[in-house]
Formats: sequence, structure tokens, C-alpha cells
Amino acid sequence: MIKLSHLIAGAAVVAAVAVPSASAAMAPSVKLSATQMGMKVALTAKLADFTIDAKNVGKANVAGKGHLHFQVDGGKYDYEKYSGPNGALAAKLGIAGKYSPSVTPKVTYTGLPKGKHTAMVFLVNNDHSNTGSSAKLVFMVK
Ligand SMILES: [Cu+2]
Repeated sequence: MIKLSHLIAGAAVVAAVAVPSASAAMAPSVKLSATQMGMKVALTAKLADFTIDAKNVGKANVAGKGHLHFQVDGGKYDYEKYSGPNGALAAKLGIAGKYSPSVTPKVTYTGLPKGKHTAMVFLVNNDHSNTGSSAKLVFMVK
């Protein structure tokens, strides 16, 4: 009996290690950082297992490819006044005040009020739907 339970426990450990490592290699992920320079705050996304595909925005989805949606304070600052060309693109797409779309890993927000803000970045498919991977960052504007 003792020998049998040892074998089962050993098998369970092998399975638990093998399954998550195999799926983790495929799942895209992202980390977010913020850098303030005077009136500007640059949000930079560090991507893993995800490639920005600027040419295929709006086209058929491809696993591991797409673009980014940045958001500050739930969309409150996702207007051209704050997120510049990305906010202008948001207005063009009819989603101003929701998020700032981007085909680069960096979006600069200008003129955010002093104090605490919450930024999000979402990895999205070509059709703008969420991949399920995102990152959140609380930062202070001084
Ligand atoms: Cu989009």
C-alpha cells in the first residue's frame, strides 16, 4: 500500500509541473511601467509571447498577434487632449473616453492632473477584442 501511494504521488507531481509550463509558453503576457517627464507620463508595455501587428488591425485574428489598448482612469483621459495621436485615433474609431489604441508599446499622456492614477494596458486581437491578457499600474503624477 505504501509503495503504491508513493507512485501515485510521484505521477501527480510530474503532471502538475508539465501542464502549466506547456500552456504558459503559449499565453501572451504584459507588464506596464510609467515614466514622468515634466507634464508628460509615458506608459510602456513590455510584451511576452505577443507581437504587435499594425498592418492587420481590423482584420482576421491571429493567435499571439494584435495590438494594444491603453487606458487611464477607466478612459477618463483617453482623449486627444491627453493621449495625443492615440486619443485622436480613438476619436476616429468612436471609442474616445474608453481607451487609446496603439500599434507601439508606448503611449504618452500629457497634462494628467497631479495625484494617483490607474493605468491599464490590454493585449487585444486584430478585431479589437480582448485576448484576456492585461496589466494594471497605479502611478503618481508629481
Ligand atoms: Cu483595437
